[in-house]
Amino acid sequence: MLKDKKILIVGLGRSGAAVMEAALEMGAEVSIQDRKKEERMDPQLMKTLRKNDIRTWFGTVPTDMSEYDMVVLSPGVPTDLDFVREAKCCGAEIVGELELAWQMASGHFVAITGTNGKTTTTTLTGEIFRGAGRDTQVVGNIGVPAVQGVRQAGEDTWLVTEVSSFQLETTDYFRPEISAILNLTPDHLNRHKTMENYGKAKAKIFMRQSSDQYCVANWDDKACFALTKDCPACVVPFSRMEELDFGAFVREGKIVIRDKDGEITEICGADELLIPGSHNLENALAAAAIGYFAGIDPEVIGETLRTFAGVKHRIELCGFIDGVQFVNDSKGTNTDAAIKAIEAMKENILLIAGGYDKKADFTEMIQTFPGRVKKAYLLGEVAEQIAETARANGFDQVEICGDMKTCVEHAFADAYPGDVVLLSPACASWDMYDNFEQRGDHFKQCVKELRP
Ligand code: UMA
Repeated sequence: MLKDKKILIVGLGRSGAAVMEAALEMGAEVSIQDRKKEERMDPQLMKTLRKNDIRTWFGTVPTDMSEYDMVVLSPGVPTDLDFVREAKCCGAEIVGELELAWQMASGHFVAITGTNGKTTTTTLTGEIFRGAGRDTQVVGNIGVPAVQGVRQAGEDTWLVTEVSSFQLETTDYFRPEISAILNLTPDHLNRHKTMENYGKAKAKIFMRQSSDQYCVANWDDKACFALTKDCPACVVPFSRMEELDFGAFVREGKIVIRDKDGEITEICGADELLIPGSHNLENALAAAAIGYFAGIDPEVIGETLRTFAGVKHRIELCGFIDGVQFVNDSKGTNTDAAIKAIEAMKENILLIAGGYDKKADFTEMIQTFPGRVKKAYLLGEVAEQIAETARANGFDQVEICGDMKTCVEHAFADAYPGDVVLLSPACASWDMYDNFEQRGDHFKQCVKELRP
């Protein structure tokens, strides 16, 4: 499908590199643009570029946009860049990496989005599919580009895909067999500008589905469920608060699913889940509904839910020192995720927060502090903003530490046995780290260095 096409890939990160490999394999003529200068690019990738004689624009933009048939945008690249607009005016097809993966794929897509819980729910869903013996690949925003996954997928492969609003924004025909929207709270507003645009991007997950396909959606999150008003697929609600006529919910302490005929199937006890917090119960309900409507044996779903221990960097328990527990929630990249992590802890919390400025408002997060957070240790671009918001809300136990090592050391020095030191930044990591994984690993390294 890409043979002999002239393609410009914008952004040479994980997605861009995967698209480049796929496009070269399919016989396309590939060019690359990245805002970074050449000296900041990965040397290994640079070797591939030279070997394949690829034209590059590093730290600059192409001079003539009329020569491209297709422009492939990496997820982190905004759609309103001048040279991308120009390519569109010249007739080039503008696609995102997820859309390209969909066009290349021969397997079945399950796609999971939402402001929070995507990674946990996608991982758990992947485990359910694997447990059922299905050929499964877990891909997407979780870290493995979807394009990379589809290249290894056959007709029977299930591509369980975490999808972000960035990835959905640049889709046109993407049509998963089962979609899921877990929740909707403000995030990425520096890119989408308004909640309406953000919701519209999320709703693209089901826009192309048909009535014999399923869209699993959170009944308890009204803004999220309202998105499915014009959903062409069969909407499967899930709720941790109400019993439903149809969908997944909790009844007498058990996760159950009620089908269209009103028949109830028990999956497992809500208290049997190993992953903590009410948000994780929601993630489990969504994964159970996805598995059930994909035709997976409820016993397999139940067994997976009972044994699933969670995901790295998402409320990851990192051990104890002198009775103080350390928890890495580096994937808590917005205020809603941080609130969920704070609410999931039973102990007194010494919170490490702050990072890249996404123009978020921290008021709601700070309002969860009384009775839970003893003190906040702040770092990154928004440290001062969080401190000011905290003081304005009557919480003055804040300290601007500047870097992770100081945050960890000061939090530990102030902690008593039985307390928890929680990294849940409420911000992306991009001001100080390449990604949240690197930030979480640094936190764990700083904790390790505390040990005598
Ligand atoms: N770049 C430009 N111009 C821009 C922006 C970026 O040239 O305007 C370049 C950067 O210099 C860099 C490259 O693009 O060289 C990075 O591309 P990218 O930001 O799209 O990142 P990738 O490495 O391709 O990773 C992407 C996702 N990143 C983002 O959406 C920001 C990863 O999600 C995903 O795991 C990966 O594809 C594989 O699918 C990460 C993420 O932070 C986890 N996602 C956001 C989130 O979860 O909140 C949405």
